[in-house]
Amino acid sequence: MRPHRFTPLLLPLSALAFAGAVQAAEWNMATPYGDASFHTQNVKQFAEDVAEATEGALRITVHSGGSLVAHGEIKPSVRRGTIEAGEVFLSTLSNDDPIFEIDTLPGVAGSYEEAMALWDATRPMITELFAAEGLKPLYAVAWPAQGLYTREEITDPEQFEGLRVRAPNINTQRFVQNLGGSPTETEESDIPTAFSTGRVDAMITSSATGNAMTAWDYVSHYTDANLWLPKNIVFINQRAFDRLDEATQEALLEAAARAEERGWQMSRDNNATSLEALAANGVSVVTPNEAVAEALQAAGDKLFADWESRASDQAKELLEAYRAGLEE
Ligand code: PCA
Repeated sequence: MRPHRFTPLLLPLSALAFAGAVQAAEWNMATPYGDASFHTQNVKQFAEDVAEATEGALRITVHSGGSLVAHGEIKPSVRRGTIEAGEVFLSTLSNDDPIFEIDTLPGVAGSYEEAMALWDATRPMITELFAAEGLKPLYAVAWPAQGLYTREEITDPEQFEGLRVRAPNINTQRFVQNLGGSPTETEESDIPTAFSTGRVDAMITSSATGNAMTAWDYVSHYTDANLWLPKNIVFINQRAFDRLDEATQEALLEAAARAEERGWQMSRDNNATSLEALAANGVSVVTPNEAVAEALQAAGDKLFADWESRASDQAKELLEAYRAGLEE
């Protein structure tokens, strides 16, 4: 056979392959928190960075505030590939494995430095668990420390008795129960309704979410109790990642690393401005007195014991290694 006879065939084929390689990928990303949240602002910046670094080869559309997919459905949807990317409040995955709620335990990490060391220590295990479901974590960022929003100052632990408290995850619900209160799991977007319909009298969350949700419309006091610094995690469908060419993959991972760094700084900055905004809008920001601090500690100890009873040996060993690292 004479080679030139194949030339007309080869040309269109190679043209096709090229077209396939440069075809832009369009991804959908679902997030649970509204646009007033710094996490959402960070993830939108991340999407912009990716579009810019890849010259439009990968475009991620961020659907915030649970507008595309409800919080609890985000991880299953990314796993199925219905959407390519998602963000969740990591500790809401605690039913999958107790390692996911290690950042909602009091006394484990009480500062940004410790929270980051905890993330470094647990990231490999969390990455492995995600990988087993065909998911690839990109980055995680801590919220400011969690505290308690109430309609009166909490000066006596008795006030926790029967208090109806909004909680963002199961562990925080357990914590409220340990205090003698009555917890309700409520998404951020449902906070205003929960207060206005009288379903809750109080909430546990950060300065950031209190500010983003204009807590001054519902409460008068914020007890800055430094309970724990829980994280959000951003992740993608591994198959969707594998379909990208190498340069795009690299650009994506590089933008993710930058988003992680930026996000932790945003969290610190947002904590400071949010505490100011709370005070400026008439919310008294207080620290717990001794009796209240003791009650919080006792409830936290119980929470920790419960976690230990459920956590895998691997998770407990990681926690020990993390603690040993802090002492060095
Ligand atoms: N805000 C989120 C999670 C933790 C936080 O500070 C919330 O309350 O739902």
